[in-house]
Amino acid sequence: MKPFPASSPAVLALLVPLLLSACGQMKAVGGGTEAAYRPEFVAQVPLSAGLSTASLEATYGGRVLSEARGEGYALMGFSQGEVRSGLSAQGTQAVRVERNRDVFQGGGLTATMSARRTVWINGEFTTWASARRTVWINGVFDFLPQNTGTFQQIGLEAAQARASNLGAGIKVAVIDTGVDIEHPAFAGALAPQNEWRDFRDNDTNPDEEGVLGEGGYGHGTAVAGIVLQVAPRATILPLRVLGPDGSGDVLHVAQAIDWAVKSGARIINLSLGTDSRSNVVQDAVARAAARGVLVISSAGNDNLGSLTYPANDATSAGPAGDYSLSVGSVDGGDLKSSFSNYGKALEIVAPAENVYTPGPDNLLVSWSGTSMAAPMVTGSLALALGENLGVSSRDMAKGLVEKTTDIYRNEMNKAYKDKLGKGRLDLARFSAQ
Ligand SMILES: [Ca+2]
Ligand SMILES: [Ca+2]
Ligand SMILES: [Ca+2]
Repeated sequence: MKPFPASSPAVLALLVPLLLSACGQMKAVGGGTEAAYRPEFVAQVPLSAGLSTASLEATYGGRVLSEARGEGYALMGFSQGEVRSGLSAQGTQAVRVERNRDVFQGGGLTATMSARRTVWINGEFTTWASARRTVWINGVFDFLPQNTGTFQQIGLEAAQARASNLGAGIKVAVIDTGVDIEHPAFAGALAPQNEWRDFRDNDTNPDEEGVLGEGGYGHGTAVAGIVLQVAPRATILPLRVLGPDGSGDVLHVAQAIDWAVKSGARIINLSLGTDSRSNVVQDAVARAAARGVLVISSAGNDNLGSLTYPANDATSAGPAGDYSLSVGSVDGGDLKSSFSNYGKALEIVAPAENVYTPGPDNLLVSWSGTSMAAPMVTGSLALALGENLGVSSRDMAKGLVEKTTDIYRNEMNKAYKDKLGKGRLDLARFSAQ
């Protein structure tokens, strides 16, 4: 077996701290009949035309997880031992290896829990009683009247009146804790079943798993439900990468992004984030951008002056930044939400406090968090792209940010000048262009 390539000083510098922090981090996988392979380390490696899977594994010493021959790369997983033997050997080609961190978190979860806010309305489970197709009646959002104020704030009624396709034909990938597949809110709104994936448990059923009221259970269902309220005829592609506790692997996030692009998603919603950048995820975001796919990420819920990744990379120069949007949260009066992260990398804010949305097991629930802000933007872009106006998705995203409402005139936001993005989502303005 050839050595693991780790000869360059840059790679060594990356590997040493990763190894130190990796001790005892290997996690057991429970639940599914066929457990997903969860390597300790991951890397993207170049894949030339004539190279077989076996020869890749012989070259690098790990295991090939996915191959994209047309695009010339493969994702590989490594054990700590494989990385270590590579480190002591003399390699020839630099490959960026990173720990397959289990630190991605659904952004809505932290705010909800830190505020000790109940996920459920008035502390009670409320049974779902809405008809999904009914939208506005006399200025009331009849689909979920509880959201009328929130949706009036962003001018949704005017936008839905103008965008009469309501997002039809636009596939939105929700990379999250899964979706409650049987919920009546999603009837007729999900992508074909052969496109569903559960990367967490390595199966084809991304139904949410968990216990009512605990952890991240219901997070993905909530996010998908918000996308569909804004763009009721969009198609949801449910991809499960986060477990019931709301955490997941960078590897699975990267694989899900690639899967979404391959499945024809036009927009990817990432209501999740971590405190450090991931190369494998960023490479996947760049590939999505190269195909014109938008990636919408939540800013995080720690009231910090910096965003979680990938939101904090959304303003980077080049296509990956152009096709990415970072989204923070304001309240019903356009004040920064107490939980919302802020910073120069934040591009837009949307109201995301007490947003009513489907919950697992036929329930209606309410959530707060930047996780709820991202799907407001995702749904808005689905609405816009569904009109087939011949405007590129990149320019749509740019227009959405430019046609916002100024929130800095409000004294209470002055402390966050230029750190809450261009402004607050304003669909009346955006759809009037
Ligand atoms: Ca279910
Ligand atoms: Ca599953
Ligand atoms: Ca951007």
